[in-house]
Amino acid sequence: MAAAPAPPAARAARVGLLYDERMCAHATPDGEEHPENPERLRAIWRKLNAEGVASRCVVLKAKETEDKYIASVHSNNHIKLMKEISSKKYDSSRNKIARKYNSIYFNKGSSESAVLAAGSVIEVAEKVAAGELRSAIALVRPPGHHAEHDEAMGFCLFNNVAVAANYLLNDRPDLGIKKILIVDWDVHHGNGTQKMFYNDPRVLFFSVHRFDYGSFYPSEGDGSHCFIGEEAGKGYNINVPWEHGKCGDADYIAAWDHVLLPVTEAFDPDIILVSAGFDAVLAAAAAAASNATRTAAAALGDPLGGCCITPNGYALLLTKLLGFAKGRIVMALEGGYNLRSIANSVFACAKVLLGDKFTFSSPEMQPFESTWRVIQAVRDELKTYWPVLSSKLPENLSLRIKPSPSELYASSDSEPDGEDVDELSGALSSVNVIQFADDAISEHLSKMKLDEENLAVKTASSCSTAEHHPTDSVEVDIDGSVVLSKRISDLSLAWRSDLSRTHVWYASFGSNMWKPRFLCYIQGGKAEGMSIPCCGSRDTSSPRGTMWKTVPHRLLFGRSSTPCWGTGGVAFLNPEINYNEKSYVCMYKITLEQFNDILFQENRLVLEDGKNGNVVYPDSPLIGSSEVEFMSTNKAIHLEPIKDSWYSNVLYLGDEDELPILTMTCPSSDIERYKSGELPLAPPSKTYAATLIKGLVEGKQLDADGAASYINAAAARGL
Ligand code: Q9C
Ligand code: ZN
Repeated sequence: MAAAPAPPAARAARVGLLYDERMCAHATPDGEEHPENPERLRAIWRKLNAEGVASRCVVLKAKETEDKYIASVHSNNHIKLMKEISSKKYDSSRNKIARKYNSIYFNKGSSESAVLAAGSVIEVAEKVAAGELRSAIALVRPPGHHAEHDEAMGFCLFNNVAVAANYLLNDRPDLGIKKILIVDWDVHHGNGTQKMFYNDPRVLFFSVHRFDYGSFYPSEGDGSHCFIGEEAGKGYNINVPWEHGKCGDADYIAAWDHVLLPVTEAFDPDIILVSAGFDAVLAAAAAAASNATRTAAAALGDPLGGCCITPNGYALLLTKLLGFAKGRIVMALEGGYNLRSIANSVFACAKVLLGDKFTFSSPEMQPFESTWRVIQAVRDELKTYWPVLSSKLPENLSLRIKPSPSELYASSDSEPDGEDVDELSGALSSVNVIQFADDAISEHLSKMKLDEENLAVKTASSCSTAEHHPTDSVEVDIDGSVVLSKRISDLSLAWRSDLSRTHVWYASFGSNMWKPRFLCYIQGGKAEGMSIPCCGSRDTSSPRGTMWKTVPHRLLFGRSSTPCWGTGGVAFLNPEINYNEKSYVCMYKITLEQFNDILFQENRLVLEDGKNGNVVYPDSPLIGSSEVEFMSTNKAIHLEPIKDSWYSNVLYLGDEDELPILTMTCPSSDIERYKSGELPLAPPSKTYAATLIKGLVEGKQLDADGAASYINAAAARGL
């Protein structure tokens, strides 16, 4: 019997579409509003059904996965916790555990959703790899690309795409997948995925994201274009980090045409996995319908992303990928928080995969001037690994100038849980001011009511008020060596109670990385190795938290001796950002009042009156709330009134847990003097170095050898 002609449906590309209401179970515990909520999936699903697209796809249900497949990229502890977090056992501690992570919530449905999300991406990837489907879209949540080996973060519990990639490579050799391209177009850097394949040449990881010089979430330097992979994986990690928001179709298309596509051609992947966040989207359809201006249109877009891709833009980016890997493309949903935008964007992508004809009008906008700069930097960084990137970019590129701060300000919508503030300051920080021009700063400082006189000690008034105001006498005994009593009298120091209500992270990179030494700045006294005691802070309460991080600033050792540590240099961070650097910082969550007291001590502004044991602090804070706000935009504040002190430059290193990370170091002008030899660079003394090493070892950052070579290397290489 002759074969009947295939029905039209069979000739069309078979496109998988995975949707499962069970992944809506993950939600905030008490119905609090949150951008990453179950309505995201439902909105997309409704749109695809309403437009008749779902019925043209092969619709699949979610599938749980086995632990062993998740274990390829996550620690067993992490898997166990994520799988148990929804159980009764954690009813009373669930929220507390969530708070330990960065931007994470849990409820009774989280465990199931997370396992289904990872399993679902495996499910569709397997079917595409096996040729059962041409391509597929997995509508999953929670998203995955921020999740790290042993850590949930950024709304992500398991790294769904990484789990699926590992499954194909390691568990299914029968499918013949040897090289995988992961394209991460979520507006945020795919930090988790990057780390998981950092030295693996079988996985080419490409992420294009808002970076804003490292201040956009996840605010780690490793979204920089300098992070190109390690060992055998060198050249197989590509970051395209936008310098500011507002990047749109034209910018992304330029990154595709001049970075991603030529490399993909050379790499020749067997399958492409897309970490498809739609948080760089602009609700263009809605905007066009209302004939709105570009700025008004931006306000309709994603509440977190502040970029301007249109649904048609995503469709074009996807179309350009279809020519590779025999069209085997798996899209997995990551972020995207404007319901209308994500529904329109997924709809546009589904039509591309189904083979619908699209007419793309060329983007109305030109790429930003900064876009070409970023693309050129990426090409330069990678051209030895991908010779196709060596060619010169076309000349006479037409450019758009960078958006003004007010334009950027208008581009991010507000968000219910207060994240808008953070995202806005991210947008505004697109001006990379490391240190502020003197006239600008002096104007600002005049606002601070801070002058040399205020910093000078007011012994008379302080002592005379001692009788009328509460004083305290704190006995401190650290390692039994010193007992320091102090009486502090502060009259009407309203700033102290104000600033005691604000918390910040103080990021230490020198001896304060060793907690007992840091505590001397809080409680007073001296720890092992110190030759003189500290007077401590007015408020002696212990830090609320401790956390380690690495920062993109060079560690150096300068000055020739210190009163506390004797001969040898002490640690500074070069205030300039350098993404090739990774310096360890131990961060302590303390009040802004305590931070000022540390600044005072570090800069020798606290006087001890030997006769009566009084400790006298400056009357005004150096860093108040407005200075913190100023820094979140300008990255640094040079404290003019104490400009000759060693640590007169306060740097803002980003945010953690919604709180600013602050550190203190030398001004850039000192760096110049170190470079010229005017100031001495000097290796640390033995005891000082031993303290740093103890900090790193006890903080579980490095082993003793690793810590010693980290310090020695920093001391030896200078600037
Ligand atoms: N101040 C994804 O798009 N923002 N995750 C936290 C903290 C978190 C985004 C701001 C954004 C996470 C998958
Ligand atoms: Zn995102």
